[in-house]
Amino acid sequence: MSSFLEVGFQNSNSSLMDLLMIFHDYLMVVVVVIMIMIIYMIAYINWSKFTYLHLKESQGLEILWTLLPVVLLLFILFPSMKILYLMEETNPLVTFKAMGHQWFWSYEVLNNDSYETDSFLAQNTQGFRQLDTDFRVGVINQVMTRVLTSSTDVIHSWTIPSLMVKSDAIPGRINQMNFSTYRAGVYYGQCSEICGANHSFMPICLESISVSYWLKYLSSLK
Ligand SMILES: [Cu+2]
Repeated sequence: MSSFLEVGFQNSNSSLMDLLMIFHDYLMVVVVVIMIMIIYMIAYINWSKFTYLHLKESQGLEILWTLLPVVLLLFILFPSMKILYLMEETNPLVTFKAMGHQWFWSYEVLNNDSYETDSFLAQNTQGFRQLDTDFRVGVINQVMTRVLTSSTDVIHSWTIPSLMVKSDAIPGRINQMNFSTYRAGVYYGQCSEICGANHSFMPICLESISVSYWLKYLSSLK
């Protein structure tokens, strides 16, 4: 979870998040280099006393400043697409559905004769304030899990920042994402699409547990 005055990403808890963080750092290098180059060019043009009077057109220059960004974009495209496909092309063992409501989430494990269970903001003062819920959705540690998100009223967004997953919950539409956790524990998130008055009070609380505990959790849902 996030700590006080944290500005960067939360600590990584999944292999996909590791890849995404590496990609982010790589992208930041590219962005900063471009920015420095552009600022240098603007400064140079503005403060230089010299102008090239006879430069009306230059095919070579045109080709150069068209191809250079294309090559740069290719260097961004390939790692980006690789991670995108790694995120999508998985074989999840467990699927649960996260339904957004005004203003709580409800969960249902699919392929299991279970009820949909509502997950409200925890009333007691134990746990983290405005992050804990009265029902935590359970997943198996280190097992690829699929989340289907949808909504019954307005658009919500289901997210766990320390797994770097976020998916809009849109009424009449089912979105899908996959993740697995590195370590057992409790993961927190908050609704990430403004959905009305109590948008701030519908947190997401996920508990990653071992298989044996998860089976107990599953039977408790029936
Ligand atoms: Cu919301």
